[in-house]
Amino acid sequence: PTLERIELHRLEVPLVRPFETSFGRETVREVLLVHAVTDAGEGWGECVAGRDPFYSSEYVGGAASVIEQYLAPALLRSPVQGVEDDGHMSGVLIDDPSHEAGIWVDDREQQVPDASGPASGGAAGSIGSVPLAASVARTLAFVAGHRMAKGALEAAVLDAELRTQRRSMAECFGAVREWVDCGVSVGIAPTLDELLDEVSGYVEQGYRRIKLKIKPGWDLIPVGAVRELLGRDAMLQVDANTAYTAADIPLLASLDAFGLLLIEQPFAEEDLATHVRLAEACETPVCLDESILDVATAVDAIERGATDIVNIKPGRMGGYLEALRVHDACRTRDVPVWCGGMLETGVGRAANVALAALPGFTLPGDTSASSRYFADDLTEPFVLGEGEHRGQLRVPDAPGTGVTVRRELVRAWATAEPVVIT
Ligand code: OSB
Ligand code: MG
Repeated sequence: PTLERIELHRLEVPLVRPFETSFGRETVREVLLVHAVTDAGEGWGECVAGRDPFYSSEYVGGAASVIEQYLAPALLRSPVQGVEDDGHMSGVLIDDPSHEAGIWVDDREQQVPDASGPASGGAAGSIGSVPLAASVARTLAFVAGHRMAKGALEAAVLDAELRTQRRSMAECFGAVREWVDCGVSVGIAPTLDELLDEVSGYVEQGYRRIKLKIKPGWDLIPVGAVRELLGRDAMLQVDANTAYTAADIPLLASLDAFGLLLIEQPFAEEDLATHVRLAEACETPVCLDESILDVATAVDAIERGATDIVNIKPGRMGGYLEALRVHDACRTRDVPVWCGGMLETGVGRAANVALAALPGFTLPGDTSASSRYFADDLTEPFVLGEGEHRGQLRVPDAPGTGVTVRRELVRAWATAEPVVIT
C-alpha cells in the first residue's frame, strides 16, 4: 500500500477518577490519535505521551509537533511507499525536505535485527509480512528520540496494513492465547481508607493482580494495609516511577516483608547502577519501566543485573515491532515480561491486549477494562470476562486492532481541529 495522508486528532477524554502517581495527578486523558490513510485502507494509532513531560521527556504537544514537522512528511515522501508485497525494495537516496543529508534506504530485504541472535521462531520473525509498517522505524531514524511519536505513527500504519491484509494484530504478533490476565494500576489515594475501598472494588471486579503506586511517604503503610486486605497469596506489586534515591535502598528492601511480585522503577531512568544495588540488597524482583527504551537497553539492563522482569510498553519503545524484539530477547533469557499501560483508550488498549497474548507475557499486565479509566471509550469497550475468564480480557481477532473508532466521539471530544498532513 501507499500512504496518502496522515491526520492528527487531539482530544480530551474524562477519567472516571483522578490518577495520581509520584510525578503528578491527571483528571482527564489528553489523547493524540494518528489516523493513517493509504490507497488500500485506513488505520489508527494512539500516542502514549502524557499531557506533561513528567513520566518521560515526551509529551502530547511535543509529539504532535514533531509528527507534523518531521515524521509525517518523511513517511509520506519515503520511497518504501512503492514496496513490493514480498517486502523487497530497491536502494535509493531520497531528498528529504527538512534534511540536507537525505535519507538512505538500503536495498536489503526487510530484516529484523534481534539482539538475541538468530531468531528461533521468535515473534519478531513474522514482521516481514508487514513491509510498510516495518519500514517506518528506519524511515524515521533520522530523528533522534521521540519514540512515543514514532510508535503512534507505526501503530497507525500497521493497523492500516493489517486491515488491508484482513489479518489481526494478534496473528501478526504471534499470539498464543485468546484471553489475557489483567491487573490494575492503583493511583496514590487521598487517604488509606479510600485506597482500600478502591482496591476492594477492583478485587470484586475480578482483577488478578494489584499494582500500587508508591512514593516517599506513601509506601510501607499503604502496601502493608493492602497486603492485609488481599491476603498472603494475592499478586501485589508496586511502582515508584523514579521517586526514590540510593539512600532509600534499606527502606525499599524492607518491602520484602510484604511478598511483592516486583518493585517497578524506583530510581531515575538513566540510573541502572542503583537498580543493580537494590537487586542485590532485596529479595523482591526489580522491574524496569522508564529505563527500557528499546531492545538494546533491555538486553543491557538484563545483563548488568538491573532488572529481573521487564515492563513492555510499546509506545515507550517506539512501537509494537520493537516491543516484539524486546519480548523475544527477554524470552531467550528467561526474563518474564508483562504489558504496561499508559491510560490508553480502546485504540491503544486493543493492540496492547494482542501483544500481551504472546508466550513471554507470563505476568498479568496493566491492561485493565475500559471502565477502570473511562465512562465511555473511543471504541467498543473492553470488558472483563466471567466464569473461567474472570479477570481476563478477550484478545481481539478482527483485522488490524480489531476495534472500531467511534468517529463521533473523536469529533465530540476534540480540543482542536484535526491536522492533515499530505
Ligand atoms: O508507570 O506504569 C506507569 C500510567 C501513566 C504513566 C505511567 C504509568 C502508568 C500506569 C497506569 O501505571 C497503567 C494503566 O493502567 O494504563
Ligand atoms: Mg511504571
